[in-house]
Amino acid sequence: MRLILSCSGALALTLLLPSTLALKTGDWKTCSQSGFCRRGRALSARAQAASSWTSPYSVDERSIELASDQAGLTAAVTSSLYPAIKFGLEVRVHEDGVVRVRMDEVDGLRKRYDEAASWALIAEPKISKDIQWTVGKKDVRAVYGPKKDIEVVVSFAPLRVVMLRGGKEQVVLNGQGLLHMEHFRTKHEASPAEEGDEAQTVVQVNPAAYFEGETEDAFWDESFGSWTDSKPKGPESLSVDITFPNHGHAYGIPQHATSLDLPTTTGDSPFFSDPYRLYNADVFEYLASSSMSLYGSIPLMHAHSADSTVAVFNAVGSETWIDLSHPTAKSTQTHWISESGILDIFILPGPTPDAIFAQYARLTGTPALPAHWSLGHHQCRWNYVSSDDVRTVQKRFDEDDIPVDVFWLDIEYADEHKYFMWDEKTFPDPIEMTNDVEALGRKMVVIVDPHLKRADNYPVYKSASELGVLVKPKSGEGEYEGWCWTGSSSWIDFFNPASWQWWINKFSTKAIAGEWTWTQSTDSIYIWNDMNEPSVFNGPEITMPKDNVHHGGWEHRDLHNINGMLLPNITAQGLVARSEIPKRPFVLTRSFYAGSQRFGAMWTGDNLGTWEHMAVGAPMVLANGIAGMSFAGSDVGGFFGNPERDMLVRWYQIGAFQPFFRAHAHIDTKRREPYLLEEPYKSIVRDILRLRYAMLPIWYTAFREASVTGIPVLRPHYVVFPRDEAGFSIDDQWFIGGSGLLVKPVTTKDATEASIYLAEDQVYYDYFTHHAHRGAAAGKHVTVSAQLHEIPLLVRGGSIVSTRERHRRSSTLMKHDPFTLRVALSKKSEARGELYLDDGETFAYQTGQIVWREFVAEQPKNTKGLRISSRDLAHAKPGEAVDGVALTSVSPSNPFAKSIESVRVEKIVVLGVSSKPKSVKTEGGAELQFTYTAGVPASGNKEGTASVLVIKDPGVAISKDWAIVLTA
Ligand code: NBV
Repeated sequence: MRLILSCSGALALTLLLPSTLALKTGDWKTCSQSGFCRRGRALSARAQAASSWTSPYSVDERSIELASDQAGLTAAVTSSLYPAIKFGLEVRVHEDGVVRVRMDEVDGLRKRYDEAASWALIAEPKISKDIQWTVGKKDVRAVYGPKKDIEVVVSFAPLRVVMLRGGKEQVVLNGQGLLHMEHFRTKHEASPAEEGDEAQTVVQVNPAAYFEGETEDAFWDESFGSWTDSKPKGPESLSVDITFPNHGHAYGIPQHATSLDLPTTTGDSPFFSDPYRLYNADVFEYLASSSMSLYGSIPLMHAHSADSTVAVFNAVGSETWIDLSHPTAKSTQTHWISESGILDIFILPGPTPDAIFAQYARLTGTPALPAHWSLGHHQCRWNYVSSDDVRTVQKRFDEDDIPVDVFWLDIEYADEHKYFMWDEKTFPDPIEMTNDVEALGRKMVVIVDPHLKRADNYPVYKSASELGVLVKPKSGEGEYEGWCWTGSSSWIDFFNPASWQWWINKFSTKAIAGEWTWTQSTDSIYIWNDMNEPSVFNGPEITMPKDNVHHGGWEHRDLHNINGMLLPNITAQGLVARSEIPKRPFVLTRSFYAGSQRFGAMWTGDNLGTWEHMAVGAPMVLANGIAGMSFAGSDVGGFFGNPERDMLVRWYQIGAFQPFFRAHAHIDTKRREPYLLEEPYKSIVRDILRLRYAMLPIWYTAFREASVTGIPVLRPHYVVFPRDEAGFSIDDQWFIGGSGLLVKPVTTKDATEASIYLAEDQVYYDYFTHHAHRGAAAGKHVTVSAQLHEIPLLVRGGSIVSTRERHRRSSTLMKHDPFTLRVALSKKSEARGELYLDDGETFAYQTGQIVWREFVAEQPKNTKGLRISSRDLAHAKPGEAVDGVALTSVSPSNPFAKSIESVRVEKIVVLGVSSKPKSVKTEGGAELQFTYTAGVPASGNKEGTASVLVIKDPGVAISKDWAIVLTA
């Protein structure tokens, strides 16, 4: 990677690729190469080696103050290591039971960075009014919760914070005594050995050595490779242990290429020798199994057992390492080591995964409801090289009847990589090109990276420079200069509010006096933000030096992990602002932080075209989902390399079952658009894409729910069956929203069958063959056929799924297409499902322009028949609306609902009806035509092809109330 320093273009990189294409782990630090991580781990090693170990931090009980409404408490904390240093503790309980624990240095030499939460949180959380703290001799405690079963205890000496439920410890802070906030000090004070000969002989050892170690390891500067971090503030790291004494599984802290159930990292862990690292990084050709950093960081961890789920959100923006171990099979210990910042930890009490999602969503927001088209199939490549190339690609898709919604342009569209500026030789007519794509209801996505070419003929750079909104070098003066695609570059400092409106205006398609705006674009061009870790080719660890300076004087070190989230945030605002009738933005980001779900989608970066990378993409996407980022996916086909045809087919299959579905490829790879495949591969891929399009209503409905509740779109087993231990480590099969669809994509070569785990005593139908599989209360694996053209996909008994099965070239063209309802009866011959629709593009849904239906199948009392009905949920549940914006009423005129009034249900398929009905009628209406193929009923325990009842053209509208009655 470093070889490209001398080159400014992709072409030059291309020439170098063969020799440089191998992960150079040496470009990124291990814990032992990072001073503060070394110190943190050494602290933990000393604690373990000591026969007795006590945290030096304690609460001064005389200092405890309870807020007048008892909402929170504050107290002074001291450390026996440094009695003169003051720390302040604050503990607050939120209305929903979340406990926030903050600790900061008081009157220190400097101020610690305390703004991470303000970027992650949507609002200041509401504080509970029902808390009664009881101050005792040894601790202060409060009991709360609807069942009064949650207890928070703050122990004084040593300082510990414990959350209990039903008397059982759930989360313990500082239970291992590893809490340590390195206070600000002067170099002199901290280096007694330098004071003179006498001092050198007498004070070799730091009086706090038992705790801090004997040396000032990397306190004042630190080198890595050819870089030196000047560390002007000295040591300020923060260590804290968090124990889950009753939870044996931990999930989250994306992004790492590893399993969902996080492997251990300590002692002689057979998995990883380094802690999980959170330090947003552009890791070239990353490993398919590693605790190394990747592009984004969400410091949220779930801890899970069959009894309960709890979580911690550590609002820290600096580099953080997390060690994880299981002292017993039923407990988890973690050690969080951060380079700077205050302690600001949120303890989420759960007790279920769904409750955790709600608690985390109340803090950091829900995923934005995406534009409907963005759930379609995206075709990307580095690069489509000209506007004619784009037109030809579109034509080839259409000739082969392969659905696609979006064409993407990578960095080569831009003249010398000056983003926004079309290369006029190759893209002479960007507006016409976009209009041609739009003519078939499609969109374009164009890349805009955060590095600006330092060139006088680049108006975006020039104006940023004039406005003074570029990141500064360590001197705090001038503009930081580094190397990226554009050659000599500078980076916008989005922490500076002066950059916001300026950046928003860049996306205006209209002229704004005195400003450069993107008049050479249209409302159908959306944005891809890459390289926003930020990636800096000649920087330490391919990113920005930590001593660079941001707005407010903060060092880059303090906010590195937050930095990447700001670009998509302001970009999304620019996309909303540019249209008279605001449209939902679409922004894809590579880097992200807690709360990024509010701004758009992410992808897992530069994966390799290998089976291992295909497989690990799944747990990576699941981990992002449980940490809020539901709109996630991996490059289909693998970014690097030329996948063989069977691998490409399997990759489309897995991609079709991930929320963000984009094929992408490196500039050096052969073209691999699906129309280039020979038969039968081409037809197989076409069918996969058609299946994705048929299922768009399912995806969209799942996104509505995620955007209201925070419950992820992809649901791993522990989320759906939180009590089923056998499912806690399963991360290669998942449910799509609440639809009941369970998929297990194949990620190995030459597979012909797959084994799917069923967690319950329920019938699961093969989506394609209607074979009824039987689960068991104790859990059971069933085998399904998985030839290359087959996707292991089951429908859980008890579900009703809605699809649209007309073949179209893009999703926009499906707006008036009829629906098919698949009623998969449960063992009790019941089923339910939901369907959510709106205009898919604007914010009209926020004023109640929606169609939200519930379908129910049940046996009418005392009969053996079946009643299938549709009812309105928008009126029934007016408080539960999208984006957390509660609708007080559904729009009375509801022009959207009117616009689809004529959209009908064209087919209802009922699986598992026990016998051929005597008649099928709409309630109070006409007799309906149906076919019935005898087969296995839903009830009972028989395996085999289920009975299938098909009601063709039942004459009912999708947005209206109706009922259909089957008489036995
Ligand atoms: O912009 C070029 C690529 C892009 O295609 C890819 O998706 C990003 O993850 N980008 C990285 C920069 C260079 C990659 C070697």
